[in-house]
Amino acid sequence: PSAIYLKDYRPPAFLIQRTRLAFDLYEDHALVAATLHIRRNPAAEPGEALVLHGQELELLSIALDGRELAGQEYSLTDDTLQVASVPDQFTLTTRTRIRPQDNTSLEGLYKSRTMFCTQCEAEGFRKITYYLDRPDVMAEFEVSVEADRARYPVLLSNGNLVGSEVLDNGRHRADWHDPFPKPAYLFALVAGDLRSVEDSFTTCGGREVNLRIFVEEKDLDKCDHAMLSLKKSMRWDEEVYGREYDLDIFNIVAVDDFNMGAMENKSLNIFNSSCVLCSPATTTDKGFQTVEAIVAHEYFHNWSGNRVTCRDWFQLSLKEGFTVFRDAEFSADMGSRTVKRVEDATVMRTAQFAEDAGPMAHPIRPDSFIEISNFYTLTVYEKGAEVVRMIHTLLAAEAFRKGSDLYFERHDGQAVTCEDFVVAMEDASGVDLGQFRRWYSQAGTPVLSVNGEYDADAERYRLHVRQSCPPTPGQADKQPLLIPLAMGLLGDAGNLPLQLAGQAPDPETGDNTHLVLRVTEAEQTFVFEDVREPPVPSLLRGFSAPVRLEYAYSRGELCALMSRDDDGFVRWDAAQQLALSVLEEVEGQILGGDAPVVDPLFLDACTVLLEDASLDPAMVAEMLRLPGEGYMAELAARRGGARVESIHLAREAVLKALAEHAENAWLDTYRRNVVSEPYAPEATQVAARSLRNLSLEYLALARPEHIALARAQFASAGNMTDQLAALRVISQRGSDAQRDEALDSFYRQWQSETLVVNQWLQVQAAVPGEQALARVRGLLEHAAFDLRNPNKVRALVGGFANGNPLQFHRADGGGYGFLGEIIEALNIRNPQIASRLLTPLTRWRNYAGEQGVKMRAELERLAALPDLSPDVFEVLSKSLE
Ligand code: B3K
Ligand code: ZN
Repeated sequence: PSAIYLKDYRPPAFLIQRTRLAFDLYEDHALVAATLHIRRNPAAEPGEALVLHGQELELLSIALDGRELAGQEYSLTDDTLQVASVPDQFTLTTRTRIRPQDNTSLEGLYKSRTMFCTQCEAEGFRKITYYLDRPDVMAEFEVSVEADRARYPVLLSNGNLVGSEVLDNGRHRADWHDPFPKPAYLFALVAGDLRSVEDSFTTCGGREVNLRIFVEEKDLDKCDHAMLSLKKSMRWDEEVYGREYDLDIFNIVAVDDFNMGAMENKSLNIFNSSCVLCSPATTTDKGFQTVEAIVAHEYFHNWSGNRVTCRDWFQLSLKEGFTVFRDAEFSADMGSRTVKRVEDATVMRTAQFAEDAGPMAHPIRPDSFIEISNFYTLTVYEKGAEVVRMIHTLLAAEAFRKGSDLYFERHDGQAVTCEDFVVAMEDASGVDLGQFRRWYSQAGTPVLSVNGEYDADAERYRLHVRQSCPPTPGQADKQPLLIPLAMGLLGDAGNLPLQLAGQAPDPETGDNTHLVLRVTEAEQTFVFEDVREPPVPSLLRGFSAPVRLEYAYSRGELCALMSRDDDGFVRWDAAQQLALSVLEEVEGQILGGDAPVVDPLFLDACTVLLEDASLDPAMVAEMLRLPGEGYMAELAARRGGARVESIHLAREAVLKALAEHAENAWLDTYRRNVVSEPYAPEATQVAARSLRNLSLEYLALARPEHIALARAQFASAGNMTDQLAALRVISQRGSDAQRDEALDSFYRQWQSETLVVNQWLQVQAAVPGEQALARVRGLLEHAAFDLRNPNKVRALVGGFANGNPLQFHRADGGGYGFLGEIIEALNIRNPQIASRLLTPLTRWRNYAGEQGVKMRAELERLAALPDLSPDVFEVLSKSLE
């Protein structure tokens, strides 16, 4: 496999105006008849041959303007169909045979349990028929689907239903027409025995939209939350972005076998059932929030992705970064803005920064790739969203909205680039984003090293800011970026007024204690006048840029920020920094052979938080949740190499110290935060459950007797949030007998609920102790596991590799070998999932000593296998470079 480059982009030689597809679905194959109305692209170089994409297709016939082509008039390779001589405008008709039943890659047309469904993004359509499978080729689609009427009563595709017919051989047909020209990646088809929940939405322009969620009959009771989320999203997009829905139908279908979360196919969104089905009994609060966010995300794509799409896959962040930013703002508006920001910052710092520091690092607009499926990454999505957020910060809300209006108006119906987005933002606002563009082309996480200098006599405070960015593969030298640094200065009695030398206070905010500094140079000093006392700088408020902040705060300063700053994010971050500094200190003690001593300053500060009933319980929970072992390992790697064992021991020691120190406060918090109203996934209840269940975790550590609380909660819980939290505590902290009993009873209770059983698999994957690997291997044989189902693989195998660090990194290398075996088994069967599973091993350079060596050895073993899929090949070769 070889790389393709953004710099090699050429407009398509041909365009397709109309695409007519006729599907005939059978039990062991499907027939696809395609009629394509093609013309030469006037914008391309003349005289090129017609080369269509196609993979794993059996070509039955091909005709040009009605004339059957002879064998020598076209040629086939594994990935293409070439017709040498074609006129400037013509109709191409092909008939192909495909085998959806044997399609285990879950890309193209495949079967999930009893239904047919599709996943075409990015390049799956070429497994359905010969086509110009690239996003800058947009056509109007007419689709007819024919299948057995008893097995597949529901036949769906994009757009409007324009006809249907019952045929006399037990079969039936439905005809669909999508009036909006679209790239092939947005095509969808579903055929199955499905039931639906129905509702309607009236748009701001008075259009009555029929909304339907299609599921298997057993899941009909789990659609309400997704439907409500859909209607909220439709309203929000009208109110916040002025975007109205554009068809009379919007359908969602839930499928069990799906490689990612969901797909925004025009008017026919297809969802992983785990991202759409919800009920209080089977779904956690987190699950409810995920469903709301993903329903919104896919809906928002109707404008940011479908009406305006990407020119090529290097521009993926154009639609994904923008849409993630949109869904994050939606979630912030629906729930707690600060908690949402903290959650997103956590994902960035724990997982995206790791990606940016690893062998697969790439800019949000990559300039090359081997397999595009490998670039649906945290960098393209989450960092991409942070880049859009920075534009929002730099322009402020009103100008940003003008920019987005201009972008949609100017490019409606087009396939465009990230550059087009930035230009629209500049044109609408007058803000120069010249230097800012480097965020699109430069990979790696910038570091801001800040220090402050107070001159009491002059009442002046200087903030020295240095920015740098470590080299990433293929990018040795980095240029300075434009970084919005939101900040304030904390004094003894609260935030101080800010007077930047030579500048008026920020008129935008009407608040003189908050500023967004524009950092543009490698080194820069900001001078504040009239500062009456030595301040503690409050930096990177709201996580205003996706950077690592370095400032040598004392623990006392962190306590001050944590308890008194105006900004919720900074308060949380100060708590994290304080915890990290304590964790590192304790790890040092452990490595030095000393008994761990946890700084009482930290323990007291945490106890004060816990005892302050005026605070938002959700924030208290976030602040008292210690940084994870994975994040600690990433940070340790930057200081020379992570030691999994001492990290684990240090974290356990600090958790235990905090549990014991504040035992009464934890108990009190546990008792105080009972929710007595009927379950609802709304902010107040979610916050109470979150802090209460965190208390349960600490209590179980403080004293083994408190496991009784978890067992009582497990037995009496009326919702999955509380039941699963209790199960986790018992399985992590209880005795072997207590754990086995709870796990068995949970399985008996929920064995008919696939999504709950997946949670059960994941809980077991994280059970500590020597037996973990054997337990996980045993579960591979359990009736509840199926290697063909990505959700189950993620729960059990991903759950082990990412959720059980001590056992995954076992000294004998057994954890790596296990993961390698699964990757090997999936390499050809489902390359996308196989490639994703590699991620933990790609971090081998982070681990000191034998562990790193053994991780690398497993990668080398895999790299030597014959027949690597391009997906797996790309990650392996980049990781071993
Ligand atoms: N656009 C899809 C992702 C497709 C992934 C293809 N490998 C879901 C989303 O981001 O909304
Ligand atoms: Zn998306």
